[in-house]
Amino acid sequence: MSAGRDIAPVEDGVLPVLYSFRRCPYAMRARLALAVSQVPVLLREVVLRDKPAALLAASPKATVPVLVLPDGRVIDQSLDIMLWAAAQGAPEGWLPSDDAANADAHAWVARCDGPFKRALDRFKYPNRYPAEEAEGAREACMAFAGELDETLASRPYLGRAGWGLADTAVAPFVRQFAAVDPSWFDQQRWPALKTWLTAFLESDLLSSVMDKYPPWQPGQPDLRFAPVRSPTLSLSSRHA
Ligand SMILES: N[C@@H](CCC(=O)N[C@@H](CS)C(=O)NCC(=O)O)C(=O)O
Repeated sequence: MSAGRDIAPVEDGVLPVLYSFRRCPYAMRARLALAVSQVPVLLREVVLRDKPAALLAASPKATVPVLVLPDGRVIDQSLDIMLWAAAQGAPEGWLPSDDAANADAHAWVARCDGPFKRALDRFKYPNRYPAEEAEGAREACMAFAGELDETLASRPYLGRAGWGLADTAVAPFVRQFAAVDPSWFDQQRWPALKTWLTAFLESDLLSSVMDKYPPWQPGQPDLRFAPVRSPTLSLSSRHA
């Protein structure tokens, strides 16, 4: 565990429980959304190859993130966790403000989670897939990155009113894409995308959700996840 800045053991069971995995981009987007809305939860860090029975009981599909609310309701899709968190009090402008912006944000998330994620897996782990699937994966990722770059050249964020739902949902996956082969990524011409990604990577928001938690075990005191630093992200003059 890191210095334990915002991590304090809690005793009662009144907070929601988030099953999370630090490096998982889906879990990351859920933690980011909880952070921007300043929603405290108890964080249970999961080892994916040894998932706790409590997680499997809450959500047999056995992916992270999973949020278990104090009333027993289970939210086991990252986007739904984001929307639940935002409903608790997202900052002004974080949620799309009209139907068109909402459709646009959800379209970005759908493309990220669908074709981009599929291509990203094959670009990142070509040996796990048949050659014909791995082939072309990088180009498919590049097509998505190119479209992001084009959009971000016309406005600084995917959200029309600032860093918002779509930015938060998509950025952890672009982070992963950029990290597959950093020197190759650096050579690509996506200036607006790189500005946006750098702002995310250097943000207090991201670092506030990346603290290390020891793997959770039953009976262990629960740890509170309550990032208190800057809950929003903006492109500072450094990046603009
Ligand atoms: N559609 C799910 C996908 C979540 C997901 O696939 N998470 C991965 C980790 S990044 C996982 O838990 N995989 C199960 C495993 O590796 O056993 C969501 O949006 O929450």
